[in-house]
Amino acid sequence: MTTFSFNKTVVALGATLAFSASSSAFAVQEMNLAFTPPLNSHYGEAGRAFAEEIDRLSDGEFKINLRPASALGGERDVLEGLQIGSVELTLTSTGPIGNFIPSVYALDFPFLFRDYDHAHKVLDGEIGQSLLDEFENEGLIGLAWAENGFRHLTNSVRPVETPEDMQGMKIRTMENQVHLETFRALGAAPTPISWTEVITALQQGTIDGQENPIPILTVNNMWEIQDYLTLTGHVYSPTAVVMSKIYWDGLDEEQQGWFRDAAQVAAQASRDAVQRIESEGVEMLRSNGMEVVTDIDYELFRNAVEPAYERYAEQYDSELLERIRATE
Ligand code: EAX
Repeated sequence: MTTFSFNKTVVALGATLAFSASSSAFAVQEMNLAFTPPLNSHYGEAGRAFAEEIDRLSDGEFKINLRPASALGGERDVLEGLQIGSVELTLTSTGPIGNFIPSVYALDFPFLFRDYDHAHKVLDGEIGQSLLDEFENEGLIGLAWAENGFRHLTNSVRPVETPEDMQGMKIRTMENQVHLETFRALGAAPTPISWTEVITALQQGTIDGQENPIPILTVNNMWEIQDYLTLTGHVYSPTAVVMSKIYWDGLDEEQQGWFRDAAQVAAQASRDAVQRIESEGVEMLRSNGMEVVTDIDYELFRNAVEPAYERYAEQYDSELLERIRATE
């Protein structure tokens, strides 16, 4: 073989190898993961953990683009986006989920969860999984239960020490009828609006207060627009890691396993973040000027919210509520 023909053969071989390598090299599939809090929040930490784990497990075949700060809309809008395939993934509180999957309202009852350990045992056990399994009927895939945290009340009218102090107070709630009924029972005037409208509504005074976990209060500098914080811990707020069924069905079994595993990593990252942020969050809110009410007669609040159970417990599976309460 002459040198020329040898070189030509080598070039042809190299080109063949290069083509086969490039043709076997997958086209990176990009997906959006939407959430309402900003990137520097417990949701952002969960989103980053998810994206990194998917990149690791898929060896770069999938790229998750985080869409924080309501970039793709409020939680309810985004869930509707997952159903029609305009959005691939989301981290969402259960606020609006009951409108799609009524069984999930069982998680939203006031003073139902004793503490974080109780909530994790319920969500990581058969009850949590059976609720996630129901998502598929609505074009959604419930991948895991991450965490928003125990919700507390803020307002700018007066320190709230008892339900009596809340009479007539215009409190924003999520678009969740159990939460609405809870704040009606407390004597407030609840206003269900998307998180995307809350900060402006507080600034304009169209609402007096809102309720959210400590990590949401700190990341939104809530001290700038609210004077009082009452550590009611009235509701435990889970965060669901949800995928559009349209995209899920396009994955093979191995790839679906990657998304389930990454969702578990994200869930743990959110729980770790909530514990870390809460350990200093109340002091941050106090040192930035909020008056923090900690001397609370919880029995008064528990008794006051009974009407929410009377109205909805039967409708939303009182047997399930009992199983949740009985979980040790
Ligand atoms: O999911 O709407 C709310 O109050 C939620 O807690 C917030 O968007 C984080």
